[in-house]
Amino acid sequence: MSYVYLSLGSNLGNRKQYIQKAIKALGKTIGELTKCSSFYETVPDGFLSENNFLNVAAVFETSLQPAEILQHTEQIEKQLGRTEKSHDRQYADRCIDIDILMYDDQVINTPRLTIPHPMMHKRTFVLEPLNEIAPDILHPILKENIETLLQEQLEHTMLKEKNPDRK
Ligand code: PH2
Ligand code: MG
Ligand code: MG
Repeated sequence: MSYVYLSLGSNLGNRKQYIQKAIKALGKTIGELTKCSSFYETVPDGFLSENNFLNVAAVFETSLQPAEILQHTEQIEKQLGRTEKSHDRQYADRCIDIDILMYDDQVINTPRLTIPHPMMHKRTFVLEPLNEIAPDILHPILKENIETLLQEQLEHTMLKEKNPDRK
C-alpha cells in the first residue's frame, strides 16, 4: 500500500460541494481516505479572477500506481463537469481541480506526470492545507518537510510585499 497526497481546488459554483463530491468519488476509486484538511479560502494565484478558491489537501491509502490515479482524477474532474483545462496556457476558473502532490517518497518524471508536483513548494494554497494533515512528510527532492517549506514560502511572500522588485 502507498500514500498519495492530493490538492483539490474549486473557484466556480458550489465550491464546497464540488470538493466533497470529488473526495467521495476518489474514495470509491483510488482507495480509502486517510486524512482531509479543512477548507481554505484562497485568492487566485498566477491568474486574475474575481472568484476566490476553496482549497483542501487530502491523503488516501492506495494500491494503485500514480498513472492509474491520474486516470481516475481526470475522469472525476470530467464527471463533475470540468470542461477545458486552460485558455491559451493561462489558468482559468474551474469547478474542480485535482492535483497529485506526492506519492510516498517517489520521484516521477514522465510526459504526463511529474511527482512531486513541480509547483507545490511555491504555493501557500497547497502548503497550508497540507501542513494541517502532514507537516512532517519530506519533500523527496528538496529534503525538507512541509512545515519548513510553508514557513519559507510565507517568509518569501512577506519579503516580496516589502520589496516588489525582488524575484
Ligand atoms: N490552482 C491553480 C492556479 N492558481 N490559486 C488558488 N488560490 N488555488 C488553486 O487551486 C489554484 C490557484 C492551477 O491549478
Ligand atoms: Mg492545479
Ligand atoms: Mg490540475
